[in-house]
Amino acid sequence: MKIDIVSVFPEYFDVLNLSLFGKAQAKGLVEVRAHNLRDWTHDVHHSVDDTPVGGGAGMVMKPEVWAECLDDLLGLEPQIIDNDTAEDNSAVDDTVVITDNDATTDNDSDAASAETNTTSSRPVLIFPNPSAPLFTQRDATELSHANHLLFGCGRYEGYDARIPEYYRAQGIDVREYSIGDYVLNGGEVAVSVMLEAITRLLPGFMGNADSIVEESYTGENALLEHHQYTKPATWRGISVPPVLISGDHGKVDRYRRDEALTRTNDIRPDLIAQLDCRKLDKADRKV
Ligand code: 6GU
Repeated sequence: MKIDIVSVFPEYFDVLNLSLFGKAQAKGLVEVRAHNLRDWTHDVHHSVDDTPVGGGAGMVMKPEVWAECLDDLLGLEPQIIDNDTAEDNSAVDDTVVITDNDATTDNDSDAASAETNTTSSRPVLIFPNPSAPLFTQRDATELSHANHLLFGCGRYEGYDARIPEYYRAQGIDVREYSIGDYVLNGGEVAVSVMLEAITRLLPGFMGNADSIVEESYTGENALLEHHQYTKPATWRGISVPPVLISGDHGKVDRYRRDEALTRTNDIRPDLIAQLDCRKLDKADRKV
């Protein structure tokens, strides 16, 4: 999997040379390059942002700089979008006019292909954005089948909305994701989170493939995990649930499943609401 990351703080991603991710790079499973967006500026100040059109606080990242960078990384030529309302297509002579009929505006356009793997052949352009749909395990699974991911880290108050719009019109699979209901200073942390969630699913990335299968948020009926215990059976006066040392595997499985259901119901009732009732067994329904 080829991974490009564009940021005004590319050094932030130096940590990817460490730990499991570093090993995955050494093994050739992933090839990561972090680029400095300022390398695509032409002014002395290397400016990447400007004041918001329509007024307001903060700065917005400029589309021109981003587009020069993304065109380079995606191997695209600049185009002028003919959006029907704009009469004037004559602005730049040597650019090709294309019709904006391919543009999709949501992240769900490829949701149906999550299992069918159509993501793999074309690059996926991902922008972290606190005002976008939540990034989920399902997205991580789908994106783990891609062979080229390109992350664009926004800073300040965000990036010009025409950037994702333009690349969608170019036929690029563009995603915008938030990683949770809180505000971060920029996209770098969000990209690190998404990148880890995606790459750990690559075959050979983790030492033990089983550890991926049984986790929370995976599988068809995603539940929070049951509690885990190790030895000793009693520690500082607290004993592990006796059923776990009973040796009865059926009972252990049932106990863990019930605990997963009750914990999920207590902590994340929204996940219970999403469960497919047909996949629940009779004993589940009693919990
Ligand atoms: Cl993706 N970006 C920023 N700046 N803040 C966030 C976020 C993303 N997701 C949650 N908060």
